[in-house]
Amino acid sequence: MTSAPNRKTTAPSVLALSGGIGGAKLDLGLYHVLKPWELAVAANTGDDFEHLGLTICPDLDTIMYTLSGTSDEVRGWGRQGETWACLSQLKEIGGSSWFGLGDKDLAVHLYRTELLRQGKPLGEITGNLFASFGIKAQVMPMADQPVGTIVHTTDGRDLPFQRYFVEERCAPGVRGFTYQDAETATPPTALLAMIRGGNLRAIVICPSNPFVSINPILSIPGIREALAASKTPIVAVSPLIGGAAVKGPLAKMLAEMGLPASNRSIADQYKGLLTGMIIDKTDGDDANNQLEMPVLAVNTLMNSLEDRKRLAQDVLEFADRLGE
Ligand code: FO1
Repeated sequence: MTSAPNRKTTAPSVLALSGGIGGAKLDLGLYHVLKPWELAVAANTGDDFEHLGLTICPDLDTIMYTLSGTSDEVRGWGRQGETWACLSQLKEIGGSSWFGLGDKDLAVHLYRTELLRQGKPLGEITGNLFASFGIKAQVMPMADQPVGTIVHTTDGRDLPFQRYFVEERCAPGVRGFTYQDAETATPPTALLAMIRGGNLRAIVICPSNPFVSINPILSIPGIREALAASKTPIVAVSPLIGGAAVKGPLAKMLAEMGLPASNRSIADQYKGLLTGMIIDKTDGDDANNQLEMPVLAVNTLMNSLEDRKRLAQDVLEFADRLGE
C-alpha cells in the first residue's frame, strides 16, 4: 500500500496491542516486515508487580528482549545466556525465590525501580530502556500508573497475576478478573493521539490471552472508546488453534468461566472493535462467517522467525484489503 503523501516518514503506521509471549512473537514479525520506526506497541502492564522491592514489568521486558533478539526463545521469557547467581544465593539465605530473576534481568529491574523512585514516568523509562536495547519501535506501557490484573479464583481468592501464573502455575480455577485501579489510570497521550490521528494503516490485536493480556489494555479509560471510534482497520489474531491455546492457560480459563474455547469467544471479548479476524487454517470453518465479520484463515502457529514474519505479512495485507 502506498503511504499517504502527507504521512511523516518517521511516524508509526501500525499499532499492536500486545501482552504475553504470543504477542511478543507477532510483534517481532511486524518489526521485521515493517521499517523499525513504523511499529508502535501498546503493551500490557497488568502482569506487573512489586517483588523484593523491585518493580517488575514482565510483558514490557518480554517485548524488549524479543525485539532486541536477546530473549531466551526456549524459556519464552527472560534473557538468553542468563545466569542465576543472585537467585540461588537468595534461595540459600531463605529469601523469596519463587519468581525466576536472572542476573542480567535484574539489572533492568534495578534500573527501572530506581528511576520510578525518582518520579520518572514508566513510559519515559520504557523509552530509555528500549533505546538502550537498540529498538526503534515505539513501545508504550498501557498506562504510567500501575494497573495490576487480579485473578478471582473459584476457591474464593483474589490472586495478583504472577501469584496465579507463576507461583500457583495457573492451577486455581478462575471465575473472573479485575484490573486494579484502572478507573483512575490514564493512557499515554501519544497512544490516544495515534489512534485518533487516523494515520494508521492497521491496528493489530496480537494473539494474546484476552483476559490477562488485552483486556487490561482495553480497561484503561479512553482506549476502548478511541479504538471503537477509529476508522483504521482493527484486526485481531486469534490466540486459539483448534480450540487450544498455543501456550498458557487460556483454554483452561475459558472452560472454567463456562465459555467455549472458540474463536467466537475471543471475538466476543473485543465486541464492537474488530474489522476482521485472523484464525488458524484448522478452524477454517469459522471462515464461513460464524464470526459475522471478515475472516482470514492462515497458519497462525509461529515457531520460526519466518513464521512470525509471514503471519505479520498476512495480517497487514488483510488489514489493507479491509481498509480499501
Ligand atoms: N514465568 C514463569 O513461568 N516463571 C518465572 O519464574 C518467570 C519469571 C519471570 C521473570 C521476568 C519476566 O520478565 C518474566 C518472567 N516470567 C516467568 C514470565 C511472566 O510470568 C509473564 O507474566 C508471562 O510471560 C506472561 O505474560
